Amino acid sequence: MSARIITLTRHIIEEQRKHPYATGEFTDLMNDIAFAAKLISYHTNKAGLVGILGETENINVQGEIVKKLDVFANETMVNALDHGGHLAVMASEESEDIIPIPDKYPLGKYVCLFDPLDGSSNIDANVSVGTIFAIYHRSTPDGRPGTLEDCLQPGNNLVCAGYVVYGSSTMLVYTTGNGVHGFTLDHSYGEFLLSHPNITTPKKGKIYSVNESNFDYWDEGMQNYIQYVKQIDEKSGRPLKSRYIGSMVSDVHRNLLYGGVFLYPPSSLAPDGKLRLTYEANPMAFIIEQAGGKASNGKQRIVDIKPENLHQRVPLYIGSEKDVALIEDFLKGDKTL
Ligand code: AHM
Ligand code: MG
Repeated sequence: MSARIITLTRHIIEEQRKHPYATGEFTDLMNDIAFAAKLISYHTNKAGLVGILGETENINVQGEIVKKLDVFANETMVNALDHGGHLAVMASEESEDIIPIPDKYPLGKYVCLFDPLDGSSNIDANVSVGTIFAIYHRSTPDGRPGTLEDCLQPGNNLVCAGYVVYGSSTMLVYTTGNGVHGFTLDHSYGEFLLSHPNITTPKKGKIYSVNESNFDYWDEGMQNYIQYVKQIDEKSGRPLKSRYIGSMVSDVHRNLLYGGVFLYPPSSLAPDGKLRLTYEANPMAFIIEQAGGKASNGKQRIVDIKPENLHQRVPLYIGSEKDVALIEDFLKGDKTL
């Protein structure tokens, strides 16, 4: 094998060797997640063939593909993670309550929270979607089934966070608090190969990503910021470019690489915004901070917030450090037009 090829598994093993007490459990858990990602990637890519192929063994037609893929992705994650003996409990954006580990399987010391298919309303239009995952140590004592308490930890406690973006290629990006690393799925080898080691994001970006149709529902600080980024001012690099896919994983991934900011502010319609603290904001915040960026709810770091319930929503401003800091200033009223 070429010395330059580093698989995801090899990368994780080498990272884990740096921890004197690592048992290999985490490596196994990540392998389970990577396997689920390969299955979801395969089926997501097939979604466009539904109209041509009609009903097949794996795909049901009649326009239910979006819902089906949501459900499929959720089941795939649960089935990949429930039996390995690495988890005490799981939680998914698709499930109301925590997902216990079945009695017939051993319990482990980790907790995994995930959004199995973020941005799934984009699937019919062949636009990128993603899976987001967050791994914690359980906070309750070993030996008993994990509880809701294990799932309601602040992002500061994250052991690992990652996402998979199913785009023009499938990429898995993860951090264990030691840099952010990206792997591209090579279909011929069936392996994620290291393609983006040590990703860092520019301190200041050229892109803003927001659903601007909500403008009239935002408060004044937010409106002022958006008007500000559209003004012409060569010196400060304005106007910024507007890019909004409507698939948070893809929007944040692009901004991570190019520099920029993604926003989902509160509005009079949705006072806490739309995105979920546990499944979406926390893991993406941990990744962006590890890449040198910033993630805030407008007042404090996302990862400092202690979740009170599983599906809690949170305003989210995430991306290049200086851009997020500037948004905070606008929201506080320290800066105006
Ligand atoms: P989902 O988890 O139901 O797919 O919802 C989350 C998605 C994000 O990926 C995206 O950024 C946002 O919803 C888009 O919302 P809107 O259509 O309000 O702009
Ligand atoms: Mg989502």
